Amino acid sequence: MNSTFSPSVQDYVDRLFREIDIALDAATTFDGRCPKRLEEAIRYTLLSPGKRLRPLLTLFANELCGGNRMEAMPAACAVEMIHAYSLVHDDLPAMDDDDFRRGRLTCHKKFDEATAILVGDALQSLAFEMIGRLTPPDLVGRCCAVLAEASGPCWLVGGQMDDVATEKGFGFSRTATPRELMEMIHRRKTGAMIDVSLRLGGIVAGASPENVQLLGEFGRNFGLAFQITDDLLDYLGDEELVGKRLHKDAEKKKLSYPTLLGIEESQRQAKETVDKACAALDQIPTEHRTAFEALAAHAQYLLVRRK
Ligand code: GRG
Repeated sequence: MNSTFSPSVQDYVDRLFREIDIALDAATTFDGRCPKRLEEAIRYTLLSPGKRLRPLLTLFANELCGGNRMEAMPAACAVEMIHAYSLVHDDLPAMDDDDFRRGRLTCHKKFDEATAILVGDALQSLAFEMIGRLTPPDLVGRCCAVLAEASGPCWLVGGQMDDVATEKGFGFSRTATPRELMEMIHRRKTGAMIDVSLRLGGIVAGASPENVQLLGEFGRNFGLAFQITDDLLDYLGDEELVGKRLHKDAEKKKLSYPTLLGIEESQRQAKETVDKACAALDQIPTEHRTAFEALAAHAQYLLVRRK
């Protein structure tokens, strides 16, 4: 992900990254059981060069809590599948109408709109198929409910609805200041999937309710800091590095941290939020130093990320 990690954390991250991609590849090799065009479009989307942040967080959290990595892999694949579906649908002309994602043509530009909608639908189903593979089987129901809630109407999809509603002037469900509205959208649209990625790692490892709660607290602050720095990248980032069109927030007059608070205050808030995330992480007892360091390093990295 970046060159500022210590060599041992970087090695660990690289190894997990490769294992995640092998698992995603295997999960989308249909051997003729799925229409060829759909298989091609699913793999184009899912295996494209993203950061794999959410599945990495699942695996770090799992190891932090003493879990077995291969047992957590279906949950890691599931969160990346939901994330990838949400990006494909977000890029559609009816939503953000984007031509580039992860440095490549968006799915509907490379294929067509109908195929892109079906890729999103298929990835969502596949995510829950992955959860169904968790062992022991009594984990399946709990993880399924947790992931469905985070990706459903009150969180991911609800956040996207509010975002679309604000942009298209449909009105918002309750009275709120622009800042409250923005934070609500970010918590739902970005925060919930990051939060659930961490909690699933803990749940699969059999972590105590207190530690799952602390992982959630780390995740919510991480998610908020991720969004603040994402907004800052839209202002200050390099399009080639980020791999998508930038300066959209200002163009579309979207609610964002820099537009509402200015750049310096947004940077200060990002730092404060990362500190809160790290304070939650510090409270989780663990013997697994590399996983701990990987989580802490990813939180600190948000403050210097360039993509
Ligand atoms: C369509 C239901 C539905 C939801 C879409 C994810 C999303 C909600 C919209 C994407 C728009 C956006 C810029 C959100 C802010 C932060 C975010 C989720 C960025 C993309 O995540 P990264 O940077 O992407 O982890 P990669 O490509 O590295 O996986």
